[in-house]
Amino acid sequence: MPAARLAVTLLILLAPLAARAQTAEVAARVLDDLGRGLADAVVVAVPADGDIKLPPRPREGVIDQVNKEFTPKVTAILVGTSVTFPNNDDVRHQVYSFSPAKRFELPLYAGVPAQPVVFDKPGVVVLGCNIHDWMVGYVYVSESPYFAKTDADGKALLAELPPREYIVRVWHPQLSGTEEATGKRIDASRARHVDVEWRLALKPEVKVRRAPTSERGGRY
Ligand SMILES: [Cu+2]
Repeated sequence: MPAARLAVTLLILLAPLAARAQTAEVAARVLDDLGRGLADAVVVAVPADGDIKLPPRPREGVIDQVNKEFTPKVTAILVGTSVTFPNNDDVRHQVYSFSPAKRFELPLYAGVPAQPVVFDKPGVVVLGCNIHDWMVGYVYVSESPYFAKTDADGKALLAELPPREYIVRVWHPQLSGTEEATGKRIDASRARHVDVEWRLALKPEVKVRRAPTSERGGRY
């Protein structure tokens, strides 16, 4: 094989390795104040220099309504994502939010509303339903494309981060204190794998009791 061709072949073979070497991953673990893994926390890595490159195409999300609950209860999306709110119940829902990051109200509906909701500002959007007071959901609208939600063990993996410095923070519906206060500076410019852990002080969960009729199906 001529040297030039060999060099090209090697380049083609090694290119994916080189590309992979250029990215890093942050393995996050989020614990509650008793040291137990905390599910439904959103971990976000924001480039420390503030230079955020958003993917060109907006994404789509889905928040279901099943058994008169928002499913999932916590949804993390990138800013600009349009979300549909299909109703899988045999009753009608009226989904709304008064949160500054997105105020909206879907008319009372069954099935899938015609228009998705575009979440165009970063922040936390609290969802409610005008018919069922206990229905509460959260949309975490991230300004950065690097985010993940913790699983039942409190683990979340942020993969394929470009090698640079990040401020990594965490949010949870019961977080006591500000999300900003959880920020940790992580240098992912050389290390390919970084572990990071939080132990969060939590507020008690506020729960609205389900109406007695709801358990039997009710008239709504
Ligand atoms: Cu409802």
